[in-house]
Amino acid sequence: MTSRRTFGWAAAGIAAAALVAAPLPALAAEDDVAGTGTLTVTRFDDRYADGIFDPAPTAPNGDRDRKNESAPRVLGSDGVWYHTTADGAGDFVFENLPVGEAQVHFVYPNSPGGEVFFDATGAARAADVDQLPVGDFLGSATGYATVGVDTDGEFLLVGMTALRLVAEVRFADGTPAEDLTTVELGSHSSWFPATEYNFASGAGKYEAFWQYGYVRHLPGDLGVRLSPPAGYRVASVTAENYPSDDGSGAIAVTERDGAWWFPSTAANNYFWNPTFVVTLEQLPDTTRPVATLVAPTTSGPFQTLNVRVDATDDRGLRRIVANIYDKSNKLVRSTQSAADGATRASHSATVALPDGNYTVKYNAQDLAGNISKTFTAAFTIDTTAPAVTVKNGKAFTVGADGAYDLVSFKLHDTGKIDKLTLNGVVKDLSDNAWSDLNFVRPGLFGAVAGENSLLVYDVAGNVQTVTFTLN
Ligand SMILES: [Ca+2]
Ligand SMILES: [Ca+2]
Ligand SMILES: [Ca+2]
Ligand SMILES: [Ca+2]
Repeated sequence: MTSRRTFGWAAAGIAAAALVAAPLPALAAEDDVAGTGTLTVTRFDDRYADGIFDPAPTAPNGDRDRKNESAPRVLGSDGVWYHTTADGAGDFVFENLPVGEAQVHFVYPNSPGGEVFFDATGAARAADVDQLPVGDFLGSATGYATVGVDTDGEFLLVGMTALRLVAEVRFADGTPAEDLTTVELGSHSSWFPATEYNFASGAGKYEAFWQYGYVRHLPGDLGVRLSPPAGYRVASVTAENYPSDDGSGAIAVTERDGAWWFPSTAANNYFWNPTFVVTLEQLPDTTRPVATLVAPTTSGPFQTLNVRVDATDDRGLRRIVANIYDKSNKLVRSTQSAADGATRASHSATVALPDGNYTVKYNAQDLAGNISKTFTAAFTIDTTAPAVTVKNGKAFTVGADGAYDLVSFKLHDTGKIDKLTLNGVVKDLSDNAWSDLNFVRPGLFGAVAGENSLLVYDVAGNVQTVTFTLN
């Protein structure tokens, strides 16, 4: 016995190296009582969060996996609760359990929601573990594993983790993206819908909840995915253990299958709450503005051009342009107004031009450089007053040099005669280039004996004034 004990101490002396190579008991103990079996339970804190028990690797905060010596409780197939304490190796050996299905219960340190337990027996990687369902031991919440006990002996390895996961979603300008309903956090082949925190500084921060509080994620790849709001796309996804300016808290993220991932081993430790930072940006603006000519509404003629173009854009306008071309299509005047990103804007200009025929071409440009359809409208400028001449011939005119017994006038305007007034009495004329005012004598058309004032208007509003005397 002495030599065996010495050997045992020697083995303990190289325990660290031995545990790395073979952290699990090589064989489950066999029982010597007929009809019973031995169950060996190892439970561990998965501090290096990879789902398997291996005290060698170090988590970012320096933690390593370690066995947990809080005793599990076994509900035997005979309905009896069994209890034992950790042995020298930190394992729990339940001897003489009745053969049949047993439940092994692990009391939550902080009730369910604070941690999750998982069965890591035989697991080579995180994807192989299975979360334990929630049970009850004398009123305390537990995670429990079901084990078939037989005479050969059984081994159970159970890990504990408390990983949380948060997604912080923001727009490119840093403002939080609130009220999103499509954020999901993923772990262990499951997606959990995440909801926005409802406390003051929680805007744009999303986490998944289950009936016991925060979802605690099993180790393995941790993911985030979401459908960006209409008009937006994901610009970048990063992750961090904690915000830092020097990048010390940063976690590398990879994109795969429409989601973004990092391994749980990058979490600071197994009780940590790493954060995805999702930045959204607007989709490029590919929608052209729309420009509308508000004035002029006719082709004139006008004394001056009063042009007004209104425009709209889905995102924001840069400017509205109205350019004026002469009849040989030469640009004679360019007018425009800056819109400063407004989605609705108006451009107005008053343009003095020589008499003639013109076109105005107008459009609008948005901030992305998209240009609306360009439209063309023709118009005429007339700044010349009508020509008024006295008709000759006794039938029309008797008298001369501004003094008459009877007088008739020939009226002409290339921009068309509109109307006249004689001493303030209006006579509308059909709009033609040539017109007449015949047989004026006192008592007709407002004419009076003595001085008379005749005003002749063209359509553009130019006026010619003629003063004469009737005898
Ligand atoms: Ca581990
Ligand atoms: Ca646009
Ligand atoms: Ca005229
Ligand atoms: Ca008229």
